[in-house]
Amino acid sequence: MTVHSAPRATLASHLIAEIDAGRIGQGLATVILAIAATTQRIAAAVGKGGMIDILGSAGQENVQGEVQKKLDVISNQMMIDGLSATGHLRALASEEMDDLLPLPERSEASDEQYLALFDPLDGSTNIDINAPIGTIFSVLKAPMGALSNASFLQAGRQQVTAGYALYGPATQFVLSTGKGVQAFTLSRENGEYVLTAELTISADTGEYAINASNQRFWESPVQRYIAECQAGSTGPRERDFNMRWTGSMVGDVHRVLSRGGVFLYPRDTKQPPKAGRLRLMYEANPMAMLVEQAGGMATDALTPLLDLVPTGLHQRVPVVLGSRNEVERIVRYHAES
Ligand code: P6P
Repeated sequence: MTVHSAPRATLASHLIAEIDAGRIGQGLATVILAIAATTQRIAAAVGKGGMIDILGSAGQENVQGEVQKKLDVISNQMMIDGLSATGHLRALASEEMDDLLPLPERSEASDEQYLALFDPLDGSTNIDINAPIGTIFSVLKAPMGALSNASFLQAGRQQVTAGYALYGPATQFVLSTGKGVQAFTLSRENGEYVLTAELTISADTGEYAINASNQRFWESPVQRYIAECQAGSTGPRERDFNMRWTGSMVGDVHRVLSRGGVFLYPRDTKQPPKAGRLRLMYEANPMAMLVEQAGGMATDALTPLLDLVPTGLHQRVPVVLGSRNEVERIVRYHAES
């Protein structure tokens, strides 16, 4: 007798179940599937590495003043191409574009109209060394009427979905539509994202992630927290800690979602006008939605990230996120100082 094990859920079947449960509409499902399909195309391009002329610098800077890699520019265009015809997106915003990109209005536009924001290739300094990189996305409801950059300046709690693709040993697509966090793994045989995990973050952890070369620029609460972690079992924490830093927020946050941990890119005095390095709208907010949905905590060390009222499309914020008990400790140290 042949026992047919139930077929594994896919991103498509998961979204159909979300529609049937009344948690999302067809329009949002269409947008998510378009994002997912585009990440598969980006994965294919990234996977070619140096075999085609897509590594190295594009010889231009983005609005952040950062030198763009060729793959930054290519993946940004792939996201634009992949998201322009869903019929449910009014405009796009990207780390790689100074301003919003309005999309052609459709006469029969449905009532489900959204705005999409993305960092098309996060961690792009990792491209040339074949280290983890990813695509981060966030979707907000689109207001009626004329659009401007200000239309995007909605608090993170307004996100209707958020997630990322991680281009690592496996290509993974991690998503939340407001009911937990689901992780899908790309089956290269049939080109489908297969549901492989529901991700939750343990409240405690023995692993932290921070760029330790910035130590002299940190504020005192972060100095204190990291020094205690480094003191390990001989210090006030009376336990040893491990440290990881991948140079890609997607890589570090995926590790935190997968096995717990705390990730910090804190405010520092390295480049004073900047409040931090990471961007609120298309890095911190989508990751904060995932982390909270997985039972963790995400703050700027004072306020939950999802409660911040944005002031600019490319504004930067300090980020402390991950295992709840560690983030609460860091917040407490800031309050005490
Ligand atoms: P540093 C990548 O450029 C990024 O925006 C995040 O993905 C990553 O966490 C951070 O910057 C790395 O910063 O200072 O270690 O290069």
